[in-house]
Amino acid sequence: MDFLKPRYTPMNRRRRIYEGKAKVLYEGPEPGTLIQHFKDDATAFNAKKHEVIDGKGVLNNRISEFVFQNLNDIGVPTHFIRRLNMREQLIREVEIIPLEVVVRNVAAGSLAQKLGIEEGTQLPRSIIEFYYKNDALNDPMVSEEHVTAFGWASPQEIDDIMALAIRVNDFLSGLFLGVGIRLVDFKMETGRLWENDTVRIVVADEISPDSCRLWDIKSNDKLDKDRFRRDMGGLVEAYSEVARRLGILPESEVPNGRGPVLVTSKD
Ligand code: AIR
Ligand code: ASP
Repeated sequence: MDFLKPRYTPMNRRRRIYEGKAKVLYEGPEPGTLIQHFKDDATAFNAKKHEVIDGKGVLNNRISEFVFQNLNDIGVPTHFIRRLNMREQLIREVEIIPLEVVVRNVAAGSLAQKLGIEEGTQLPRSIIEFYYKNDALNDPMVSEEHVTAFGWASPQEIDDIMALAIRVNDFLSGLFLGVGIRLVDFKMETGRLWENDTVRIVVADEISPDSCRLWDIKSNDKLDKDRFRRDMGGLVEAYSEVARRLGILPESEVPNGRGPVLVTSKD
């Protein structure tokens, strides 16, 4: 009765490895792989604010796929292998370094607040910050001293992480500038990937409008999760706009887009 057996493991029987606020990780089809599933949940302020926003997971899966595939293509190592379906991607299993690496080009969010700098002020140069990934402690900002003293990463690994962060920032800034979007800041995560006897640091997690601040160059409209954090509404429309500009979503799929256009022959 082999023909009755499913050729894949149905989702409810796959082993769940980890559930986060916006994603779930399942065991992958081969050793060393995982499946990263994007949920529609949006949280902010350490999950004190929570909502389910239909369509967010699908958009983040596509946008993050696009970014990670491009990073792989230009030689920036990531955990990404390929997208599997609307909500899932196949990734390499890595040991996540418990740091949120934030790169800022323009003052906004917690930096603007903490240092009393007006949001939108161009920073003298890009700034990299580390936050210790720990919900119970509210992800406190930490220095390189803390990172090495507590053994979260070695000095060499910090150098590698900073080099990756700069390359990702350069790539993303250019990518978004090309479609009329200013990359204000973003958060990335990294992990250790073992290959035979060697270990290297790769970009992990996701890069999407959930983890970046993206402002329209002309209007300064926010096209990112601040729409949710600040109760502005229109989150799915904003993420769709990002996807459309990157060429991921065809024009016809844009909500509130133009109606059908009459095609007339030129000759
Ligand atoms: N970020 C930080 N923790 C979770 C996320 N998504 C991202 C924000 C913003 C950047 O890191 O989305 O793009 C800086 O956030 P903040 O709040 O420190 O200004
Ligand atoms: N997603 C995180 C939280 O739930 C942080 C954020 O993006 O604001 O707190």
